This record gives sequence, structure tokens and C-alpha cells, in this order.
Amino acid sequence: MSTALDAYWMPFTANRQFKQSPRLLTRAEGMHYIDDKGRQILDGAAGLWCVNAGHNRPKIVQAIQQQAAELDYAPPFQMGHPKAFELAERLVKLLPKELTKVFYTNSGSESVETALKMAIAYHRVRGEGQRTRLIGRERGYHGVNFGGISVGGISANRKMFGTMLGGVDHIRHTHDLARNAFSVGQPAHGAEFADDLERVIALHDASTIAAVIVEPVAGSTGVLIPPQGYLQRLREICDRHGILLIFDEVITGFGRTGSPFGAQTFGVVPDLMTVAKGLTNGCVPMGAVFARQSVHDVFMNGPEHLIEFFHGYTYSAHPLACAAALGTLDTYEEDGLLTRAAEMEGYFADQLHSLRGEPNVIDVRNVGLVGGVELTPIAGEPAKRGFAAFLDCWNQGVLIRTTGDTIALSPPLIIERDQIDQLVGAIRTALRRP
Ligand code: PXG
Ligand code: PLP
Repeated sequence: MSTALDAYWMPFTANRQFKQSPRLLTRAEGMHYIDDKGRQILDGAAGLWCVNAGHNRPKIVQAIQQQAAELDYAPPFQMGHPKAFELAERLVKLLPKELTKVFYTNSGSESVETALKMAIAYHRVRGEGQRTRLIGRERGYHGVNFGGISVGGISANRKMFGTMLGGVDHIRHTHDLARNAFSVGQPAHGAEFADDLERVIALHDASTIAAVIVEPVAGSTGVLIPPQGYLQRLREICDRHGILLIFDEVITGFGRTGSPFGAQTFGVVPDLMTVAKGLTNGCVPMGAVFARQSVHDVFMNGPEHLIEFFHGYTYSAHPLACAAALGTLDTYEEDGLLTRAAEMEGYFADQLHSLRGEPNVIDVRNVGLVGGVELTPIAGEPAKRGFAAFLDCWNQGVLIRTTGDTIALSPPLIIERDQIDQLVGAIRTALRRP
């Protein structure tokens, strides 16, 4: 192991494997990374689901450079700076009309913690302080902080970390290979999985439940597309029982599914929405929670000189992040990127589903510019086949993301057809390798 790589304890990484054969990215431009050996690598993952406009876009670069020289930092508590307000106004215009308020954070994980706290406090301020339970979903990913792993449903992210938050329960996931394998777009079967929420409500009583949090498309667990009618049914059940519905759109936000937000693609409006990643095109860390006017307004009572919501981060609405986000929204708008995934979806789906029949492929899933290719695990060695495909593609000059034995694709929304061909071709080559 090289000493120079020693000190950095890498996140979600096989540290020892990496340090024996490092993969170092040194530059990026458009659809490509350049590695330390000068190789050009096609980005099939938008970095980590975040570089939706592609890399090093001039408007964003300039916005960050100018901001750094103009206003480096402004305290966000009891103070403001103009770009934070300008950005919130612009974001609200992209959202379903019911979501009218923006609370800033610095990551998806912080957005999740913020939304969970907002939900519990909302009920308390309304005089229903007994509504404290939070309901997540099996296989859900909501970041890595304690609230997020508590409502999350990925066992590896939970089992090492003690008892986490109390008062949390989970509904079942929506994966159903037997009925839905190789569905193009939203699977036909499984709206009734939403009824599992009724089971949990019957167990705990609705009067104890503050909120349900789900990803419209579960990304991190390996791309699970919501069955037709499923999210509508979750919404109906939450409405019937006075439970807030939180959509975690950290991945589905900012054009990934073909509309600005998954809420629009799937036609269901949550009470709170969490975002991050694509908000700044991944260029400066930033997240946000979007809230309904009615949720926000409940907090606006009591003496006007007192703080209404005791929550916030040193770096909430950081000037560099706000500038990057404004540059990002300009870029999305100029290039029509927030709806481009809808235009490319057909071609992307055709190419991706052409992997059906390749060795070990047991499912292909897609929506917008998100794709999942599930592989049979090697007996007794879960995740090994997936990781081998990842390394093989890397050696071919293509960056994909694998999670367990599922390949997850989420290319920048600027991807062209020939690049989709290259991406799918590299996976085909990797899968055919004996
Ligand atoms: N919610 C969702 C739905 C996410 O996808 C987070 C919250 C947390 O965001 P931050 O910015 O705190 O990482 C995410 C992040 C993967 C992978 O392997 C996905 C994410 C993060 C790391 C890896 O697919 N999504
Ligand atoms: N820990 C200490 C000792 C702090 O003073 C603060 C913030 O003032 C924090 C943690 C939280 O940091 P942040 O606001 O960046 O999340």
C-alpha cells in the first residue's frame, strides 16, 4: 500500500482494496472524467447521482468563482444574504404549486434529519404532540445520520449502530421480481404494497404517527421503481389518517425522472420534500427541504420576536452553495435539462432492456434516466459479481455504480445516444466476460 494514500479513511469504500489499486479522478468535462493516467472515462453515474448537467459547466464555475471573491460567508441565523432568497423564489417556481417554502441544509442526510424534525414539531405545535412515530420503508436510503438510518431500511447501514431512534417502524419494500421482472417504466403490479401502511397504523394507531418517508424511486438500494398507483395510495392513506408524507427526492430531484421532481413525474404531491445532489449539480454541498405552506404556517405563531423552529446549520444557505445553485438552475433551464430525461427515456430504455438475456441478468428496470440491472449473486458471495462488473467497466473507461449485485445507472442528463450505446456496450462486454 502506498503511504501517500494512508491517512484518508474513505467513506463507503473497500479501503484496503482501493489502496492496492487506486482509482483517482483528476479532471472532468461534460460527460467525462479524466483519471490520473490521462484516461477518459464516460460518467454513467453523474458522479454519485448528482452532476445532472454534466461536469464543469461554465455558468456554475463562474458563479462559484465570483461568489468566493464577493461574499465568502454570511451567518444564516437572524441574518440573510440576497442570493438565499433569490434561490428560494426560483426553486418554488419549479415545484408542485403546493410546496412554497424552502429550508436549506448541506446534504441529503441533513435534509432528512430536518424534515423528520419538522414533521414531529409540526404536530406538536398543532397540539398533537403524541404524534412522534416515524415510518420508513424496507430497503429505503435516507442518508447516514441517526434519523436517516432509523427510518432507512438497508440493514448494512443500520446493524452496526445500536438502537438508533425509538418509535420507528417500516412498511414493506416494493420489489417483486416474480411479477414485475423486466418491466419497462413503472411496474404494473404492487399498488397494494402501500396497504402495508394500514397494517402499521393498525398496530400503533394513527394518533401516534407523525410522518411516512419514502423515496419515490428507491435509488441506493438498487433502483426500485414505484408500481403504478402505489404512491397515490400512500398519499390517500396518509391523508385519511392525518399523517405527513415526506418524499426523499435527493436522487429523483432535478430532472432525473423526466420532470423537475418525481412528485410531478408520478403525480403525487408530498407535504415535505428533501433534496440535495442536483440542487448544485454536485459542485458545492447543499440540500434543502421543501414544505407546504400549511406546514410552515403552523409554526408562525407566538410572539414575533421569538425563533419559530429551533433548527439550522452553520452552513445553511452558504453563499457559495447559493451561487452554485443559481448557476445550476440557469444551466438546467438553458439546456432544457429538467425534462430531457423524458425525451431520452425511450432510447435509454430500449438499450438498457437489450441486456435482457445476457449472462446472469435477472431484471432490468428504468424510469427517466435511471436504470437498474440486477444480476444473480454468486452463491455465498453477495456483491462480488456486481463489483466485478464495476471494475470491468472502469477498465473499459466507463464509470458505473453498483450496489450489491445491481448495477445502477444515472448518467448526466446531457447524455447523447452514442454515449448510451457506449455505456450499455461496456456493461454487455463485462457481463459476457467468462
Ligand atoms: N436520501 C436519499 C434518497 C439519497 O439517495 C441521501 C438521502 C443522503 O444524501 P447525502 O448527501 O447525505 O449523501 C441520499 C444519498 C448509492 C449512494 O450508492 C446514494 C447516495 C449516497 C451515497 C451512495 O447509490 N444517496
Ligand atoms: N459541534 C459544535 C461544538 C458546534 O459549535 C457546532 C456549531 O456551532 C456544531 C457541532 C454543528 O455544526 P454545524 O452547524 O456545521 O452542523
